[in-house]
Amino acid sequence: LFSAVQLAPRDPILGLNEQFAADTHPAKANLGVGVYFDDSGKLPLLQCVQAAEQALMSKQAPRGYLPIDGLAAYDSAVKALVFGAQAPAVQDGRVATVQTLGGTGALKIGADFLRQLTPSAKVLVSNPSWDNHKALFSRAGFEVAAYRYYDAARRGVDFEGMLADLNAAAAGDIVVLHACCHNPTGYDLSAAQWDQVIAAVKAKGLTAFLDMAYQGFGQGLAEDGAVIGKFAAAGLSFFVSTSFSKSFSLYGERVGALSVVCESKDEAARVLSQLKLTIRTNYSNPPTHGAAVVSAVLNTPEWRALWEKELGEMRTRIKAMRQALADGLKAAGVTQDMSFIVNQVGMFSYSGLSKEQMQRLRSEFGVYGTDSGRLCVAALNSRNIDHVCQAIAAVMK
Ligand code: PLP
Ligand code: TYF
Repeated sequence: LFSAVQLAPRDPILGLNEQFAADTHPAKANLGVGVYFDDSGKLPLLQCVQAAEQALMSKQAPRGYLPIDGLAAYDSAVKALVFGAQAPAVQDGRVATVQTLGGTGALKIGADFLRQLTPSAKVLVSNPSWDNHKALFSRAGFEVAAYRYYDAARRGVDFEGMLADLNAAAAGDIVVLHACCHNPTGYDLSAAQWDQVIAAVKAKGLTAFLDMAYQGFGQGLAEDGAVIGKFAAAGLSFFVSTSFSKSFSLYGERVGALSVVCESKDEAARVLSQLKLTIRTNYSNPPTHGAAVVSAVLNTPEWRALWEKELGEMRTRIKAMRQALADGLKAAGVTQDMSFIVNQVGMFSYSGLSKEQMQRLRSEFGVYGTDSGRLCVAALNSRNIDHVCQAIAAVMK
């Protein structure tokens, strides 16, 4: 049966973790995978999460099945966070939201639903993008192509190219957009550029799928979420995937959500029924714990305030590490202008280093980033920053 089965390639990012674990370099630093570590190099367990978990434990809640679309209090809290509780689409009951297995689960449920709905549509992802975007939509049965995004020479977004590619797309094509903190480049669109993207999506009749995996890591919760409000205000029907993996440091609990903005309440009810069918035939219903924690935090003013404070601290620390990296590289003798590191947003920096330089960083210095030159600045800290700067300076000589 399995004699012809081929060995699938490793995930290029998660595969680095295994290599890092086996590395014996005394000053090794894992800047590969997109995970936030605190200044002591540890994965944080947020205080707001601890508070909610303690309260949940003291209640000793039984673990029945959740509804197929998840915890109702969670879904409504997600709607309020992503769109604003007072947003017309939410008030009118035009948003269908389901709890999913992380942001990846949201993308997959959305992809499976879209594949039933518009099987011949093409899916466009940014070049470059999170590798799983292409893989996931391909596995769902779609043809996946790219729209221009990163301009290496300009160290920024090739916006003219992006817009031209969107304008060349066919009606009904699906365009996957990073709502904020673009992975892997760290370059986001300006508000004015988003307006132009929205106009193109509208004029061409494209279906936007906004992937929001880092809300709160860019400029702030509301600031990062503003783009969603723009799409809603334009009167578009669109998809939003939400992940709380990073913003709650709950990676392994798999907490996410898919929201679909529809034209009417009746349409949203029908869409919701299809999302539930997709979920039912995949894993029946989602797990309880992570959503119970996130829902408790979002719905309890005291814990919500604590979360916003802790999220703000993560965001601020990442920004400080960007500055420390730019300054440290200069101090280590790098003469090229590295100020772009400070201007990028989110967890990542596209460093511009070549595959060969990234491989040298790994083999000679135990500093792990992806072959594409992406470094996770959220994994830098006051203890590893000097070694990382010395290492990068050495391979840049
Ligand atoms: N989308 C993007 C752009 C990501 O970087 C990630 C990272 O993990 C995800 C989605 C998936 O999120 P999750 O880990 O919640 O599945
Ligand atoms: O880009 C990253 O590093 C994160 C984590 O298959 C990740 O988004 C990486 C690869 C993957 C799943 C999550």
